Order: sequence, then C-alpha cells, then structure tokens
Amino acid sequence: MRHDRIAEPWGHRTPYEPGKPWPVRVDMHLADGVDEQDVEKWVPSASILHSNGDAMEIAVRDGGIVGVRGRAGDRVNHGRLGPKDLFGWQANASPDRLTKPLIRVGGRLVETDWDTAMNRIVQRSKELLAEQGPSALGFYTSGQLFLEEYYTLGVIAHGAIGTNHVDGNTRLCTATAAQALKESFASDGQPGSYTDVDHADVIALFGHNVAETQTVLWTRMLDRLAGAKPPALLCVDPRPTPVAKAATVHLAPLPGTNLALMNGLLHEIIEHDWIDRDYIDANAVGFDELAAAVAEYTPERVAEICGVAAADVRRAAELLGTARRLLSTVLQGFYQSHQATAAAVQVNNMHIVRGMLGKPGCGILQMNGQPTAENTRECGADGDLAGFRNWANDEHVAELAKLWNIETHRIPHYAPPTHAMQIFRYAEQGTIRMLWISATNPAVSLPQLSRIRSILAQERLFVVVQDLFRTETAELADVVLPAATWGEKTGTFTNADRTVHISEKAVDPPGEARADLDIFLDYARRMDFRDKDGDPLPPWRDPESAFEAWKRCSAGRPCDYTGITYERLRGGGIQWPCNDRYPDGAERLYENGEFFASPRYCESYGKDLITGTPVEPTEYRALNPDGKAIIKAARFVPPHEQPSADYPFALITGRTLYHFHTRTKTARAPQLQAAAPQVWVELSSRDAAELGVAEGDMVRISSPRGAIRARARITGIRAGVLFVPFHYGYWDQPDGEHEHQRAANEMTVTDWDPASKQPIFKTAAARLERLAGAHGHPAPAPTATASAPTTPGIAATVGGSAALDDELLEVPNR
Ligand SMILES: Nc1nc2c(c(=O)[nH]1)N[C@H]1C(S)=C(S)[C@@H](COP(=O)(O)OP(=O)(O)OC[C@H]3O[C@@H](n4cnc5c(=O)[nH]c(N)nc54)[C@H](O)[C@@H]3O)O[C@H]1N2
Ligand SMILES: Nc1nc2c(c(=O)[nH]1)N[C@H]1C(S)=C(S)[C@@H](COP(=O)(O)OP(=O)(O)OC[C@H]3O[C@@H](n4cnc5c(=O)[nH]c(N)nc54)[C@H](O)[C@@H]3O)O[C@H]1N2
Ligand SMILES: [Mo]
Repeated sequence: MRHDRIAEPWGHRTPYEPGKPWPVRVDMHLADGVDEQDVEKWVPSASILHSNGDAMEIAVRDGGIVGVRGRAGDRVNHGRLGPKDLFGWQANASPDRLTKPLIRVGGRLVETDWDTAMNRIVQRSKELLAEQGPSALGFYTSGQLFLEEYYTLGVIAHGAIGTNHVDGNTRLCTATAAQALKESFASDGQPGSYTDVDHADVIALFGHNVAETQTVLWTRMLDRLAGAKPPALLCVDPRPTPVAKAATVHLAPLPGTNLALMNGLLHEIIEHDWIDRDYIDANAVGFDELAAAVAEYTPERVAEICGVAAADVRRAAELLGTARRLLSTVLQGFYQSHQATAAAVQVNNMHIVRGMLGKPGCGILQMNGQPTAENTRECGADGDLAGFRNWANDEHVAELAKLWNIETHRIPHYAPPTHAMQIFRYAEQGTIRMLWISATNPAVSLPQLSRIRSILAQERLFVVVQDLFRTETAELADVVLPAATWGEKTGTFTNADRTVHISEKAVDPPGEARADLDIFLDYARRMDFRDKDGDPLPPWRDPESAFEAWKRCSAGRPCDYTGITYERLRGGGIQWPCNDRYPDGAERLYENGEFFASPRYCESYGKDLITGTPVEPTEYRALNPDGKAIIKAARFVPPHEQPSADYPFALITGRTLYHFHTRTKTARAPQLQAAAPQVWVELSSRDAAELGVAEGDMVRISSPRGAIRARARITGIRAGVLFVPFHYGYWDQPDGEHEHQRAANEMTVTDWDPASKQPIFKTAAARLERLAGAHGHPAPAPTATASAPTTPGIAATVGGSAALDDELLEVPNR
C-alpha cells in the first residue's frame, strides 16, 4: 500500500484490541528512482527527529543515503515511521553542510584547518583556566548527540576541567520531566512503557500533542481507537489538536492554569474515593497533605480559573478516577509553564493515589522530546552527575571520582549544577568567558532572542559552535566546528520509554566534518587532561569503548546498562535497566512498589515546588526514611505575565508535525518544507472577527520583548489565545527590512519554573494587529494538524508523488 505521508501523516490503520500485540507495518521511503533491489546495504539506526525512538534501517547506495525503512521486529514502532523519519534524512546530503572549520578573522568567519581551529580553542581554554579557573568555561549541549558523546563531554567538563557550568538544551525540553520524576520517585527514570498503549482503557494526554510530535506513538493509539474495546482519551490542550479531536473529553484550559486543573481533578478523585488506600499506605508518603491542599479546588473554582466548564472537569475526573488501566503522558503544555514541575507532579500523584504504577496499561510517561535527551540526563551532560548520581551525596561523588580515577574534589558539587538560563546570565555578566555550544541553536530556540543575540555577540565571550550548518548561532561564533551527524557516525541513544538503540555509521561525513565524539576527545588530548595515574582522561578512543566505560558508570544505578552490548543492540532496541535481574531489559519501573528513593541511593532529595529550594538531606531522611514514593502538593499561583489591556492575548508557541525545531534538517527535506514553508499565527474565529482579520492576512504579533510578522490562520483554538510555531529562524530567508521578525522567541519571556528551571515558552502576553490583506493566499500552515483552518475552501496540504511511502504488512526479507 502506498500513501501520501504528507497528506496522511499516520498512514493506514492496522486495528487491534486490548492485550493483543500491535500489528507490524513496515514503512519505507526511497529516493526517486531507487528500488529496494538497488539498495547495497541496510544499516541499523533509529529516528533522531523526536523522542519516540522509531527503529529504522538506513538504505545505502554508492556511498550515499538513499532512503529508510522501519524495523519490523523492534519493540517501539513495529516497523512504522513518521513523516520526518521518512523524509528528514535528505538533509544529510544538503550542499550547504559545513565541511571545514571556520574561525573569526577581522569580524568575518573564514574557513581554516582543524589544527588552527582546535588550537584556538585550546589556547583560549588554557588562558582562562590560568586566569580565572574552571568557572570561566561553560558547555551548552543538546538532546541530539549520542550517549557516548555526552558521557565524554560530562567527564571532560565535570572531571577534567571541573566546571559546574554544563547543561543541555534539554533544560528547555524535558528538565521538568526529570524534575517531576525526581520529586515523586527521588530519581529520574520513566516508569511506563509504550506497550501500556496496548492495555490501557483510558489514555490521558496533558499538554502533549502526540499526534504531531510522536506520530508513530499516535499511530499506535489510533490503531487502538480503530479496534475493538477502544480506550477513552482525555486531552488537555488549548488547541484543537488531532488528539483533542479524537478525545472523549477535551479540556482547553487557559494557558498557564494546569496546576489548578490538576488540583481540581485530584480533588474529585479523592472526594469520590476513587483511590487505592492500601497502595497509598504501603507505598507512599504525603497523601494527607495532598488531600488537604486540593480540598479547595472544587470543579466550580477550577472552572473559573481555567476557563473550562465545571461539568467537563467532573467528566474528566470520572474518566481518570474510574479507569482500570490508566496511561498518562505529559509534555510541553505542562513543562514550559510557570508551575511546570508542580503540575507534572500532580499527574504522578494521580497514579500513586490510584495505585496505577508498574502494571500493564498503568504507565506514566513524563515524555522526552528530543531523540537523545534521556542520555543527556543519564550521562550528566545536563548538569546532573553521571548515572543519576546525587550531587548532594558525597558518597555518590566519590564513586564517580573512583570511576574516573581522579580526586573527589575535582568534581564540582558545592552547589546545584548551573542551569542553562543561568549559564547565559553568567555569560551576560562576564563571568563565563568561553561557551562551547554543541548541537543546539540557541539564537533561535532560547527565549527573548534580542537578548540572546547580544550575549553571544559580545567581544569578551569566546563562543565555539559545533554544528552541521551555518546556523543563526554559528554566525555569532568565534570558532565553528563542522560535525558529522546521524548516519555518519556510530553511537547509541535512548528514547522516552527507556529503549536503547544503536545507530551505526552508514556513510562518510562530508568534507572534513568529524563525529562529535572525535571532536571532544581531540580537545581532551590537546588539553592533555590526565587522571591520578597520569593516564589520558577520558581514556577511551571510540564509540564502543566509550559505551563500555559508560556501562561501568551505570552499574547498580537505576539506568543500568550492564547487560547491553553493541552486538545485542544490532538485533533491536532494549530497555534499561538491563542487568542480571532484567537480562532482556525491564518493561516497567516500580513494579511491586519498589522505588529508587531510599536516602542513600536516590538521585535527588527534591525541591520545594513553589520556591525551588533544595530539600536538605536530613529533611529528606525524616520525610522518607523507607524510600517510598513521595506525594507532593502545591497551590496554584497565576502566571507572571498575564494578558492585559495593551497585550490582550495569551501567547503560546510550539510545533507542527512537519518541522523539527529550528528546521536545520526539515527545511532541507523538500516534502517537509513544502508542507509548512513559512511562519503563521493561529487565532480563533471570534478574535479574528473582532479584529477584522481574515484567513491569510498579514499581521504583526508583539509582546513586551519583540514582534514578528506572520500570516493569520483562523482555527478552532481557544478564544483569547494565539499560537505561533517556533521553527522559523532566519538562515534560509534573509529578510532585509524586517530582519528579526519571524522567530516566535523574539516575543517569549526570560523566566523559568523554579524547580526544574525550564524556561517558560507557553505563557506570555501579546497583541495582534492587521497589516495587510491575504490577496487570495491562505496562511502557509498545514491543514491535517492543529492548524486546520475553519475557513471553508482552503486546499488541503498534500505531498504528491514525492511524498509516497510503501506500507508493507508482511515483514520484508532480510
Ligand atoms: N513534529 C515535531 N515533532 C517533535 C518536535 C518538533 O520540533 N517537531 N520536537 C520534539 C521535541 S524536542 C519535543 S520537546 C516534543 C514536544 O512535543 P509537544 O509537547 O507535544 O509539542 P508542543 O507543540 O511544544 O506543545 C504541546 C501542546 O501544548 C499546548 N499548550 C500550550 N500551552 C498550554 C497550557 O498552558 N496548558 C496545556 N495543557 N497545554 C498547553 C499547545 O497547544 C500544544 O499543542 O516534540 C518532539 N517531537
Ligand atoms: N518558543 C519556543 N521555543 C522553544 C520551544 C518551544 O516550544 N517554543 N521548545 C524548546 C525545546 S523543547 C527544544 S528541544 C529546543 C530545541 O532547540 P534547538 O536545540 O536549538 O533546536 P535544533 O534546531 O534541533 O538545533 C539543533 C542543532 O544541532 C545541529 N545538529 C544536528 N545533529 C547534530 C550532530 O549530530 N552534531 C552536531 N554537532 N550538531 C548537530 C542542527 O543542525 C541544529 O543546528 O527549543 C526550545 N525552544
Ligand atoms: Mo524538546
């Protein structure tokens, strides 16, 4: 069967019923004119354009990538691929890939050789270490490198240099997922499994547009919905996403009111005694505080705060309260908000009080976003210490020092790790003087871009950028290092349900581009980092030896990889922990109420949800001596920036199905770029009528920080709310007069959740003004997604013959 996977992003249905395996469907897309017989080799890999971990094989011919197909036997996707998986690989061969290092000479970036570029970085590092010490150096990495690369960077930054200023863009992404898990279970680690979709009778999605952001996971849900005994869906999202349209109950709260809503749902669950007393008594602390805290959140009060109907709050609570197998997922609608951790924790609380953990269909998925974000967290490249070790527990720090064969005092653990927003603040103030940015594009993805540009452009800040392309951020760098990427290097990574995949080198990188691992190791060698015995630090040389070292670091920790090898991974994804106890990997965490929460073992003692103040070790021991799950409550406080007379709209930002982030890959895949070529703004028909705006009109959207110009798409979004996709930077459409008026982050606010320190991309106040008419052109926004128009007669987004895939229900011959 062939489908236009731009027009039909989820492909055709393979219905199934609860408890049955999800049928196999192998999706494949090959370059025009290439047949399956023409493919010379298929190389194992997984998708790098979201966190779902779709397993695939890369098709190689004549030394180039010519397509991909899903892996039938893999636990994650049973062969399916999403549109970005099917088409995104084309970016690898883009003619504008960086092929040589660049250095700034007389204000301009010019090509140079590796020795010159690396020596500049080494010289500057040494000068700064001599002048100021380790705290002059900061590292801002990604959720898109491989495990081996993060572990290496973590050892270099924490062990060899000893700086506390290491974080990933995972701070913008799933810092709240990690923090919410640490608050409730005292450790990171995803409790649930994707197979929970196969068993659940209720699936609740909190601020998660899974249909567009993890299309294959949504395909699994769609196949359940199409089968016998389908699950009921609850969707909490102010936009009419495809999830909302399929939902049994859709709550569209005012942005920034999630915690009030969650408190209201918990109020109803407790009031109706839909709780599991025995489970709570045996496995958790803190229930009474929760019951007291939510007592005042009646459906009527919540309805008023959130702008939803009280009857809908009751219906939603009943769905959740009477589910027999409840699966919940949480993502950016909750995480990129002012009470992010507090709200996400209430989802955990719901599962704890209902005793729905560690059993088939009873999963919590505090989702990841980026493909390898889990590894940034595990390996300590997000500021935490490697192996989910507790920076406030001296024994854990000593373990690491032993593993790395260095003195304990070399590893910074005097204070919580510096979070990304604070790293940029230190750079602004001038105490961080070298910032090494790998695989992220902060000049488009951080909030309040005019500020970020001015920080990165400072003369006194030495900026290194390691990327595939000359991004907006690279343009501001002192040294640009050309990196190899997915398909051009080998490594492993872990998806949102703890499934580890290997991605092997299929083709050579262009020009002189090098794997990130090789770049980091080259730096370590040139800096001559040594351990206590005078041996090179880190001692490994290649991906597999780095992986073996990581396995030793993970041994005995929640994320135990000791049973995994490269060879085993070639057969398909394996979940961690994988060790003697779980030789094939553990499907779910926290079976039988066993947590990682004992005071000596736990990754974190937690924080105060309102202020973010870390809990002291003694306090934690008193609160939770037996290592149970921790129920934490919090009262709702309104967002800091709310709509006003000048800025009457609530502005939210996010994604569309066809693009990934700042589009460095998806804009270079013609099918994806054509589906959503330019920025737009979504507004409701009521607001459009009031402002005299019609579909396709050019409008100006502004906040107290900045403004953009976009075409208006009138949709079923909640009135009073504007949505702008954040994908559109400047590299591909230099704009002259309206320079810097396209990226959503021109308007967003420098502010973050106190517990997770995740920036707030989903509450800001904004104004909208009409600039010019549409001249017959609708907004350049897709039609099968949350941006579906309500105006009649708008042509559907299609991909045509270039966007066809093959969907095979038989497993292809290997
Ligand atoms: N196509 C595509 N897929 C991706 C990515 C991509 O760029 N493109 N990126 C990947 C990454 S890194 C991530 S982090 C994930 C993100 O995946 P998601 O979190 O699913 O995506 P977003 O669009 O950021 O936000 C989800 C929803 O939050 C809603 N929302 C906004 N404000 C609120 C609020 O106050 N309350 C509630 N309840 N909802 C609100 C928005 O309307 C939006 O539909 O996607 C991953 N997958
Ligand atoms: N307004 C608003 N802003 C947001 C969000 C939002 O919802 N709204 N979401 C936030 C979230 S969740 C995220 S995850 C961030 C994402 O923000 P970014 O991380 O800035 O986005 P990307 O475009 O994915 O940037 C990754 C960069 O790494 C490069 N790259 C890809 N592969 C490799 C590799 O193998 N090696 C190297 N060295 N480079 C590589 C790419 O070319 C690209 O330039 O944006 C955040 N910003
Ligand atoms: Mo993300």
